[in-house]
Amino acid sequence: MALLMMIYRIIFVIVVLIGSTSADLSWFYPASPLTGFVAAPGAPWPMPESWQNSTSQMTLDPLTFQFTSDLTDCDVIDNAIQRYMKYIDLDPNGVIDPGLTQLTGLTLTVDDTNCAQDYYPHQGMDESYSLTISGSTEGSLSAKTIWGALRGLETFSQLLYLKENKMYRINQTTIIDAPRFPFRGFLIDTSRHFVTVEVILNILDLLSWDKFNVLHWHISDDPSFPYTSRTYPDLTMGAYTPDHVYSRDNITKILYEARLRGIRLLPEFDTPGHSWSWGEGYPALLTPCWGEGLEGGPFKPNYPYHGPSEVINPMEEYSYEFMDNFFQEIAEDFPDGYIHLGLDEVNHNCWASNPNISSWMEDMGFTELNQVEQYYVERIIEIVARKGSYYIIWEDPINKGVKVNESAIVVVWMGNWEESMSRITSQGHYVILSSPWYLNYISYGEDWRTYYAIEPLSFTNNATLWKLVKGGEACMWGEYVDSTNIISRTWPRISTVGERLWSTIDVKNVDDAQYRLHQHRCRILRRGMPAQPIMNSFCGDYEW
Ligand code: CP6
Repeated sequence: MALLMMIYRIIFVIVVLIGSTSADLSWFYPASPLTGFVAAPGAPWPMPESWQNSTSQMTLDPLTFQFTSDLTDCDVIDNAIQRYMKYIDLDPNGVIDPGLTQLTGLTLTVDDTNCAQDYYPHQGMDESYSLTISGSTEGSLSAKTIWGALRGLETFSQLLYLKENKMYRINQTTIIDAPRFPFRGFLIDTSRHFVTVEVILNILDLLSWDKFNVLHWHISDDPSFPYTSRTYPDLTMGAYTPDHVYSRDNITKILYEARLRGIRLLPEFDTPGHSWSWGEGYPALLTPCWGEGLEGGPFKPNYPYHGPSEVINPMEEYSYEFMDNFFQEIAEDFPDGYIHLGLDEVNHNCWASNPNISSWMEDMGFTELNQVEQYYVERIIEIVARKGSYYIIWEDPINKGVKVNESAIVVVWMGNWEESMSRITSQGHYVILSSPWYLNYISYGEDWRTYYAIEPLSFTNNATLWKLVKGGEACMWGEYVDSTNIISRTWPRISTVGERLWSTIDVKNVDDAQYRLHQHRCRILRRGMPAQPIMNSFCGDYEW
């Protein structure tokens, strides 16, 4: 009997071994919830709105393959074609499969033929596209705008894979796709640590691979002010050193490269709190703190790197003139149309400690510090709105009962996010969800599953409130990250947020996601970026 069992086992092992070296590894892959087909190699991330896959395969030669576009003189498309020519070259030793029809090119058709008209990516841009690999030698990609064409090119590049002997394959496919949410962002914090321009440019590439469309640049905060202003050049005195600064050329370059990838650059200059570093060059901006006013008698900084004066002085006209000039420059230099004004975590202690603020409050008829905050918020919003800019803010003022215009977009970042989303949308405000996607929190294990499981609309059943949800953003606050680790700490954990914000609500099968996310992570490695693994695994020469 034991001998018989042994023989069965040996036969079983042989069968499995033969199976694993033969062409079809599909027994290994979990079924896709969408199509009934297995999530085979060449499955995209994030999942498209509709993906008609087929087991009919074609092959491709990356060296002779051609992207053709009906747009001439369009730098966004020309540059994208160059990037995607590189990405489809999966392996220097890749070869065509002689037994299959060769896909020789992809034709791009863009409805908005005037590329310069839609010059910068913007809120509400159309990112839809459709992609057909029908079995004929030419595939087709069509989109209303160049931004949709970019998303389609990314999807196309993900459909390619290598089979054994490094033979190129692409399955016949029809994809019709559009994002679920218009705002899909990522926050970087270059105040706690400087992040090099090179790494920021790499981050733009990585974001485009996940179809993110906003880089929320939290440029300044208490610890350092790395931004070079035209109007107030001494602000860089708040930089860690003169080398830890973004020059004017750096900023132009980052804007340009973001635009080429259909990524909006949303600058945040956080006031009136988190503004210690502004005071290095312009000390008159900050409210002097009276030592004894703070808890525990003599002045004690609240955090190790905070100076004594961390809040903009609300009672001096100088502060508002400064902000007027400063945000004039920002509105001119950042073409997005939206500016993030911060307005979070205003520390009232300093205002409370200062007798000049107290007597000013009396003059103004204010009895509470929230009224001081309300006053500052109203003035800063008025300044920015007068320039025709729209603004995005953290949720803090709303939570304190401070009123802002209805057009404000409010970013929810506090722990009880469902309560915040519900309350803030009930007040008629647009919202962006960030708190469940604070990637700066790290822990042992597969935390990507938690991020993936978040459903931004779960806070209500009221479809009117759903319409106010513009999207979400993942945040990588900078206290413990700099250029050395920001990419591997962020990717591929952030990709789960990318799929949640792009794909339809029913894309939530975690087994399917695990398979595709592993593949996606390997694709990121192949494209040269250090994304961390999601589980015990390897990235092979083929079957990524
Ligand atoms: N800096 C600023 C921060 C944070 C916020 N604003 C923050 C708060 C809590 C966590 C992470 C970051 N570091 N300016 C809140 C929006 Cl967990």
